[in-house]
Amino acid sequence: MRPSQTVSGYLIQRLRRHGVRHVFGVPGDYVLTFFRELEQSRLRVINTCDEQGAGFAADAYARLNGLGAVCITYCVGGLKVANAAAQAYAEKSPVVFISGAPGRNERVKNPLLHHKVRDFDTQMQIFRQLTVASTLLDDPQEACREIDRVLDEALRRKRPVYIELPRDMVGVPAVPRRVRSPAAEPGEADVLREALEEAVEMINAARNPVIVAGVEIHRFGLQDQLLRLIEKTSFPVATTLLGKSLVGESHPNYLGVYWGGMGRPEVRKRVESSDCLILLGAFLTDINLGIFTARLDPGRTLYATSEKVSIRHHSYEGICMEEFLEGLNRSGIRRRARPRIASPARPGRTRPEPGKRVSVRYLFRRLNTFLEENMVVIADPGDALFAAAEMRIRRETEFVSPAYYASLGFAVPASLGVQCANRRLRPLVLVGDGAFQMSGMELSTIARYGLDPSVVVLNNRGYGTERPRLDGPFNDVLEWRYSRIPEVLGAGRGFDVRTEEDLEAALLAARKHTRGFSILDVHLEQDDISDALERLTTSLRKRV
Ligand SMILES: Cc1ncc(C[n+]2csc(CCOP(=O)(O)OP(=O)(O)O)c2C)c(N)n1
Ligand SMILES: [Mg+2]
Repeated sequence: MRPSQTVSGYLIQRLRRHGVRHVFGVPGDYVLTFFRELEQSRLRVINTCDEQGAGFAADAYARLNGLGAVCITYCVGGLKVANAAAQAYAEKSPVVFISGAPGRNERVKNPLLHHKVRDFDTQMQIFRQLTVASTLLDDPQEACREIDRVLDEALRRKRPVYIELPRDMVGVPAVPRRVRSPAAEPGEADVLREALEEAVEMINAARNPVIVAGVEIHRFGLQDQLLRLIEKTSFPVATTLLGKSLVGESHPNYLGVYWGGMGRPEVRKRVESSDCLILLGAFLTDINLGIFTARLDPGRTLYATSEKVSIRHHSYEGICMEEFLEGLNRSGIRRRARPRIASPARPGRTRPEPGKRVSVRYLFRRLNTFLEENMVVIADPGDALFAAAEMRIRRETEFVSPAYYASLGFAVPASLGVQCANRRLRPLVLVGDGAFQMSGMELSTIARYGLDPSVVVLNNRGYGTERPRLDGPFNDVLEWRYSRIPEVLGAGRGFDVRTEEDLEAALLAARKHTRGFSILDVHLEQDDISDALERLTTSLRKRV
C-alpha cells in the first residue's frame, strides 16, 4: 500500500499541502510508528529536548508560516504541551497538535495502560478546551474527513486543533473523501454596506483619525490591505504590543506601540486624543491596554475584529474583517495631510564607555542600533519584553512574543521554530535568566540542527519583574554560568558581558558567528529595570 493511502499518510499529505515542512515533538511508544512514517515522508522531524519546547517552536513556526505542527505521545507528552496549546489558542496561532494514543483494540475492558490518567479520553477532554476543533481518528471511514475538518478549522479560525491517533490506526487504509473547505464565509452584504456607510461618515467627519492595528491583521494575512488603507488615507497608525511590528516600524505614518500608560507618552496622547479611533483586529487585553491605563472612549471608536464590527456603542454581527477592510479601501474616505511624527529614536549614547557596567537602558539602546533587516526579535515575557517594546523593528512581523498569555520560556524554543520556518532569518533572542532556566536546554536542539540565533540572557539573578511588587527568596534563582553552556553542549559560542565594551565585542562576534548559536550572559544590577517596567510596576502597585 502506498503511504498516502493510509490514515497517517493522508494526514502527512494534508499537512504538506497546507505548507507544513517541519513537525516538532518527542516520540513515545504510542506514537513511534507514526514517527517512522513522518521520518520517511517529506516532512522533517525536529525532536526537541522537551514537549513544551516543541509546542513553543511550533507556535512560533505557525506565526511565520501560517500553520505549525507538533507530535507527541499520550498524556506524558500531551499534557506537557497543553500550556503551549493554551498560548496558541489565546494568541491565535494555528498549531496542529497530534498525539499518539492507545490502540482501539487496547481500550477494550478499560485496562490500566501506562500513561493513562483517569479515562482514555482524559487528554482529549482537556484539549477540547484548548483548541477550536479536535478529533479521535478511530474510524477508518471517517478519518480523512475528520482530518480535513480540523485542519480547515485551524486555518479558518487561526487557532490550534487536536488530532488523536490511536497507534493501531497508523497503517489502516484511508478512505479519502475531501469535503469542500468552508472557505471564509462571506458576510451579509446589507449589513456590510450599512456598517461601511456609517464608518466612512464617522471617519470623514473626524478631525484626527488614528488607526490602532492588532495581531489579527497579521494572523489573517491582511497586512497589505492595512498598508493600502494607510497609503490611501495617510492616517497615523500605532500597533498594540501583541501586534508589534505588523506595520514596518520605519513607515512614515507609524506612531509606535500603543499600550496605555506603559508606552511612550506621545503615542498615548496621539491615540487617546483622536476623535475617531479605528481599532483593527486588536485584542483589548490587559497588557495591550497598559494594565487598564488606556483611556479609549467607545463613543469615538470604530472597532473591527474577525468576529464583529462595532461603531461607537453598537455592533454589526456577521461581517468578516477582510471584507470590511476591503470596503474601507474602496470607499470615499478623505485623504489627510501626512502626519508629522516626532522621531522616537531615543537620544542616548550607544558608543561604549571604557569600564562602564552595562545597564538595561544602554543594552536596549545598543541592541536597537544592532538590528539588521534579516533579524527577528524574539522576546520572552519579563523585562525582556517590556524593554523590547520600544525597539524599532525594521520590517514587518519580525517581532515575536507571547505578549498576552505571557508564558515564560517561550523565546529560546521559538527561535528554533522561526529558523525552521525561514532559514534566512536570524533570531535575536531576549530572555530573562528565570525564563532561560525553564527552556534554555532547547539550545541543544538548536545546536543539533546547526541554527545560529544570538541569545541575550538578561542576568539579574531572578524574577526581576516581580521584585518591585513583592520580593522574597522565592524570586531568586541560582546564577548559572550561561556563557559556558557551549562547553557542555560542545557547540555555540559564549560571551560574558559585564561592561559596555564587553557588550560591543560580544555583539560583533555573535553577528559574525553563523556556524552555531551565540549566548551572551549580560550581568545586570538586580534592581535595574526598563522604563516600561518601572511604569508597569507603579501602575500595578495601585491595583494590587
Ligand atoms: C510559565 C510562567 N511561570 C510564571 C510566570 C510569572 N512570571 C512573570 S514574570 C516572572 C519573572 C521572570 O523572570 P526572568 O525571566 O528572569 O525575567 P525578569 O523578570 O528578571 O526580567 C514570572 C515568574 C509566567 N509568566 N510564566
Ligand atoms: Mg531575571
